[in-house]
Parts: sequence; structure tokens; C-alpha cells
Amino acid sequence: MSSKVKQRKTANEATLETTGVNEKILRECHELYTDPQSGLVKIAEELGVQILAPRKKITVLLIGNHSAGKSSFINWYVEEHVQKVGVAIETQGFSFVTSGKKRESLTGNATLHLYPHFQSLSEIDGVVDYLNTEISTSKQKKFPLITFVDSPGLVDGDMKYPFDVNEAIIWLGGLADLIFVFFDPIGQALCKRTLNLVEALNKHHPDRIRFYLSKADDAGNETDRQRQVLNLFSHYTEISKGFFGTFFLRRVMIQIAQELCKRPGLNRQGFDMPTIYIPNPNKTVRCTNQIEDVCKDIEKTITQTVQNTLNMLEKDSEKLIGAMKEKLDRDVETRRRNRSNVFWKVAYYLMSLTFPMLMVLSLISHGGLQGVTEALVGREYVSVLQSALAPVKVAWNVIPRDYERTVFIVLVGLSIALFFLASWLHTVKPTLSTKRRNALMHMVSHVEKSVIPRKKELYDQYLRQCVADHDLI
Ligand SMILES: Nc1nc2c(ncn2[C@@H]2O[C@H](COP(=O)(O)OP(=O)(O)OP(=O)(O)O)[C@@H](O)[C@H]2O)c(=O)[nH]1
Ligand SMILES: [Mg+2]
Repeated sequence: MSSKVKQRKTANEATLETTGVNEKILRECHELYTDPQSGLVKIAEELGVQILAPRKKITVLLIGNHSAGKSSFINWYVEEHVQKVGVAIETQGFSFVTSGKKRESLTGNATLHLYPHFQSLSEIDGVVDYLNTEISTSKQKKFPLITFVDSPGLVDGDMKYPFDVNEAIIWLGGLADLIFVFFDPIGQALCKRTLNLVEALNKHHPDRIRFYLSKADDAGNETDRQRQVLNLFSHYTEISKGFFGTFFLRRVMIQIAQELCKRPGLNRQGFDMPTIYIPNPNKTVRCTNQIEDVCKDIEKTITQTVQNTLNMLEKDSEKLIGAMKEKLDRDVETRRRNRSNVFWKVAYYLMSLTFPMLMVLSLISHGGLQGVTEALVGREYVSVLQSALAPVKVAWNVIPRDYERTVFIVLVGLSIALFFLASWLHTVKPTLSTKRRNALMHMVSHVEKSVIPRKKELYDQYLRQCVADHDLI
């Protein structure tokens, strides 16, 4: 076996391994969020905190003119004829192409069951009837980590779409991780609908959009075509100076660049438009094909997504631990305050009752009711009561006679005020039940002791495939 073949095989194995590791990481992260018993989403719901489960795959939306080669690109990537291709308007609705256990085609409703986060798409009239999913068993390239969304070919004029295609594409663009825009050199490269959509999508997601000049092998056989990608927007006039490509392809590139530049929302710096075509071993094409760069871009987005997902897992875990600990701490504080409130409530009640009680006791021991009391309980008990109340009598005698009335009114007023204070001022706030407290503590310990360490292990697994073991701390 030649060393080249051996090398390719090793590279292929490495790709498969990486895909496997990334797939596993994304799947595990998804499970850590969605587990019905102890998933982060369930914990967040109970706490009233909003978090979203990460997706297991990245979504790549393909848009472009009719016959620009969108479906052919998907078939090439998947290495299976999943999508119909041809010169007629082949793709009439939206097709989700994803990997699975068995080759299957799903209708619109089944598609929305499979992808609940695309549910809002059904609000656009007529879309669901033109929605389908193609499940392929292919494991080629990074396909297990991708959901492609193939869209209907865009045309101007009389063509009537059975639904609002612009609205649907803009909505899908909001959920996609990558948006590939295919311009073909022969077809309607300057289709107004495509340009309008590109402008609208670029407004909100400039970082997700990639432009490609597809079917580049159909536009002549020059050798230096790859250089046409360079900063088209800022230097498109340079292209006309005629240093690359055939006149035909150059004209198309200039036309596209001019059209895009006319739109203020698209006139950006560092604009690339790689030329790509589906490799055909039976056709001799001398121009450079940048289709591998498309694959690299997809790979880059996947690795970025894996990192973002792991980072998000850590942030969400910390957010939930914080929310749970805050709830538990607040409960401890509420309990402490409730205890203090109960103490003061009882104290205020006792204080409010002290003066009326002393008054009643004085009345029955010294005052007008002394005789009645003696008759009822006996002389000795009244004497004991009189000696106990002696300090009160002394204190009362200290008050000058003219002020007795005022002091009496003040003391009665004070008693009433203390009574109301006891009744109204200190309400006891609700606290968590012991069961709920235990459940919260259990969840904190689950996130701290299971989720976060698992996230660390997954990060290590992710890094191990990129760097040498000794570089890992
Ligand atoms: N020469 C050449 N032909 C291609 C290439 N890609 C696709 N084609 C051909 O172009 C035609 C249209 O391709 P499709 O993949 O159906 O294009 P599409 O963008 O999906 O078209 P719609 O679904 O109608 O929007 C087919 O006949 C393909 O064989 C390419 O890279 N080079
Ligand atoms: Mg198609």
C-alpha cells in the first residue's frame, strides 16, 4: 500500500474519531439538559429560570437561485442521492436532510415533531405541506453532526410559491448556524429575490452567511480562478483589470459584486466568494475547486458549536446553582426573621396586656372590688396580691394627682397601640417545606457533583482530540 493511501486512511480514521467524539459530546450535553428527572431544563423550570437545551447538530441552510446546485451539494456531501436534482425546479419546499438509523422520508408534520424548535414555521401559511425530512444513514464527512436545510430555488417574476418563501427563509436563517448562498454563473445570478433575501439575512446574521459561486466548472476552463475570491467587495473593480479567469466568469463575478455593492446592507469589507463545483472524475476541469473549504468551514462551525455548548453548560450550571443557593439562603433568612417576628409579636402582646392586667388586679386587691374578692378567695390571698402589687401602688402614688388622668390615658393608648402593632406589624412569611428544601439541596449537589465534573471530562475529551496529552493540565 502506498504511503499516500495509508496517510489518507489515517486522516479518514481521525475524522471519524473526531466526529464520534464531537457527536458524543453534543449528545451528552443535550441529555444533561433534557433528562426528565434531573435535566437542567427541568431544574430551571422549577426555579422559574429560562434556559434552552443545546442542539445535537448544527443547521446549515442553503439558499440560492433555481438550479444553482444546492441539492447537488447536499448529495455530494452526504455521498448519497437523497435530494432530487435537475434543471427543472426540483426543490419546491424545504427539505431537512439529517443522519439517522434508517433511510426514511418524513412528511411536514413528522418533521415538526422531530424538530420542535422549528414549530413556529407552521405559522407561515402553507409551509407544512411543503416540508419534508430525508433521513440518511450516511456517516460521510461530518454529516452525523449536521442538519442541512435545502430550500426552494429562488426566481423572479411570475413564479408563484405556494407559501411566503421570503418569510420562511428569513425565519429559518434565524435558527441556522450557517447560511450558504449559492450563485451560479449560468443561471439567474442576479435574481432580485435572492439579493433581497441575502440583504435581509445579512442585516441580522452577517457572521453566518457564506457566498459561493457554484457550478464553476460550467463557466470555462481557466487555471487561475481561485484568486477571484479575494475581497470582492472592496476590490471588485480590480477584477475588471483582467488578471484572472475567463471573460465570462469574470463578468458574472463583477455583476454579482456590483449588484451586492448597490445594497447598503451588503457593502462590507473582506467579502469572499469561493468558486466551487461538484467534482466529476469523468470531466477534466483545470480550474481550482474550493469545495473542500466549504467542508472546512462546516467543521469549524461544528467545533465552535461544541466549545460554545460546553461553555454554555458551565454557565447554565453556575446560573442554576446560584439561583438554588439564593433560594435556600433566602429561606434561612426568612426563617430567622419569622422567629424574631414571633418573639416580638408575643412580647408586644404581653406588653399591651400588662397595663390592663395591673389595672384589673389593683381594682380587685385595693379598689372597689376588694370586698368581693375577699369574700370569694379569702383575706390571705388578697394580702398576698396586695404585697405583690405594692411597687405598682408606690409608682402610681409618685404621679402627682393632677396628672393621674393624663398618665392613665397615655398608658391605655400605649396598650392599644402595642396591641395593634403586635397584630399588624409582624406578619410571618411563608418558608419552604422540608421536602422542598431537601429537593433543592439534592439538585445543587447533583449539578455540583455530577454535571460540572462531567462537563470537565467532556472538555478534556474534546481537547484530547486536538492537543497532545501532556498539554492537558
Ligand atoms: N457542471 C455542474 N453542474 C452542476 C453542479 N452542481 C449541480 N449541477 C447541475 O445543475 C442542475 C441543478 O442542480 P440542483 O442541485 O438540482 O440545483 P438546485 O439549486 O437544487 O435547484 P432547485 O432545487 O431547482 O432550486 C442539475 O442538473 C445538476 O446536475 C456543478 O457543480 N457543476
Ligand atoms: Mg434543489
